[in-house]
Amino acid sequence: MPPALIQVFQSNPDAIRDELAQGLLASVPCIAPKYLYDPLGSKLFEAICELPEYYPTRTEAAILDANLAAIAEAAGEGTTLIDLGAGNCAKAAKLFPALRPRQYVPVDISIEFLREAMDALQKRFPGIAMLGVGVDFSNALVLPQQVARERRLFFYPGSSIGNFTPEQAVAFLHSLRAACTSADGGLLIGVDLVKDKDVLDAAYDDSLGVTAAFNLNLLLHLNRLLGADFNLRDWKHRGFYNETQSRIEMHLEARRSLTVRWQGGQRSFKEGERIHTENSYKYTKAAFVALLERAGFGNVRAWTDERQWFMVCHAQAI
Ligand code: AVJ
Repeated sequence: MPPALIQVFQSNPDAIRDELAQGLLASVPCIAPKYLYDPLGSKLFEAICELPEYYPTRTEAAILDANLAAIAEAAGEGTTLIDLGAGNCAKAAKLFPALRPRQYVPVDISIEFLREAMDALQKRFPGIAMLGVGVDFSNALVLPQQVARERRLFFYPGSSIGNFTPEQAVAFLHSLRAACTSADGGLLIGVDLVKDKDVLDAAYDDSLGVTAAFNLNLLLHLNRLLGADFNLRDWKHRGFYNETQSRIEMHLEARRSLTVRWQGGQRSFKEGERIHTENSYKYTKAAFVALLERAGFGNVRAWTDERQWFMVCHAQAI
């Protein structure tokens, strides 16, 4: 039997167009980073993870590998493992032998991203109940009734928490805390740490230009979603570490003065004007633990790599 899949909510195209147009017309033009992930964008992100300069993915994988037993001890066996932004489910699958979850719930924006991976995974682990959930949890976490309430363990790897501002991150983590029924819930989260600007700049503006392609591809996605006429040759990728704000910023910068038109709207950009496409906040260990505690988590355990570039935390709902 193929694993069960539920699509909780599909944003309608009109609402998406309104949101995008509003972003383009704002005094500081911006587009939410979730729009980076159309089918090509998702493939480009996978390629980013292979780049020599992009350390987060492989550093996190090494931390998880090296500390599997301790992580399983902290999190416990038989949990309801809720994998936020599961995609190909590969990160969670590596935890299965140690964590032995009772139910596995991969969550992603669309169940179409989950179907194939879950079919293969269910064959490898027939003893684990699986329920795929399609939902855009970047605004609010809505889980269907079929997700077991006992012993929920939220898995949020990859430093995706960095896309939220610290205030939004507290609110989001608090909503995870609230989705843990009692004190038997927990969180296993990957967090990118503050480090030298050179290392961070290179990770988000790599020499092969894959991150540039990933960022620019957003404009192709906008052309389709909005019926816009962005010409990629008119735009330049910017990705750099903003030390004051402790965050990576990605922008698309107009190479010349130009006008972009779309169904029902248009905007002129001056040369050098930018569209803000992503923030990726970096934390110190202490700052992130404080954030977890503000969100209602405690008993934090943290694992890191030798260079202290990345951190994996387990925290209990208290
Ligand atoms: C998927 C949000 C964790 O911030 O490092 C990678 C996205 N953007 N390169 C990150 C990303 C540019 C990534 N996250």
